[in-house]
Amino acid sequence: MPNLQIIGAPQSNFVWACRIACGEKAVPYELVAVFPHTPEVDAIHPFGKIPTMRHGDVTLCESRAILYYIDHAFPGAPLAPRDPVGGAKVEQWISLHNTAIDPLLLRQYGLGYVFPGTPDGSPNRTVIDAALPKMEPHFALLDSAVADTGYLVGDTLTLADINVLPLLYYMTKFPESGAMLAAQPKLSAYVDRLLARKTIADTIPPPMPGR
Ligand SMILES: N[C@@H](CCC(=O)N[C@@H](CS)C(=O)NCC(=O)O)C(=O)O
Repeated sequence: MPNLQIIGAPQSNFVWACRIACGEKAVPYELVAVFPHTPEVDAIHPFGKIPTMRHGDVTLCESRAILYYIDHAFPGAPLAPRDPVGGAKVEQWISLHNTAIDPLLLRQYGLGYVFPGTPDGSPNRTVIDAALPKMEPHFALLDSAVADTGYLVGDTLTLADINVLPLLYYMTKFPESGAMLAAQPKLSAYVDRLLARKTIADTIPPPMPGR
């Protein structure tokens, strides 16, 4: 079968997670670095979001589905436990991240800096300040989750960690989230340790064009 394509800009946290999963499974892939709502993406994702994936006749959208495919279609150590409880715990963290943590910390707060939509391009304080009072519990939750083993599920890297690490990397880049993260010692150590892992260090995204 031809090489797998991960389609989407490398700055996307969801694209990055798929690339880390490929690295962990030693799956060769081609990164097709395109933005959302471009023809390559619209051909696969009904709402034009990245990442999408192409592997021969197989096309997929939604990072969660792509992560599942990468983990199950290729040999190598599993990236999620295959027992029902362990597998469900990984799913639980992916869902918490995708439905609650990412919408607040990245879609609202982070994009208030990156895509502020203000006339002069300055940070959108209205959006950012509305997010701030709700953010600390998310960092505390993750800190306590990694406190015992240094991983979200079990004592090895899983898709739960792979899914959340890109977001946490971006949280180190903004002032208020950087301070909230630094105040959580277990979570800070977790982020530092994972960022040094080869599959992650090798795929740290470039800055957004023009920034
Ligand atoms: N649920 C999707 C979310 C993907 C997503 O929101 N991607 C962003 C880039 S990080 C995007 O395509 N944004 C454009 C848009 O929402 O129209 C997934 O997990 O793949």
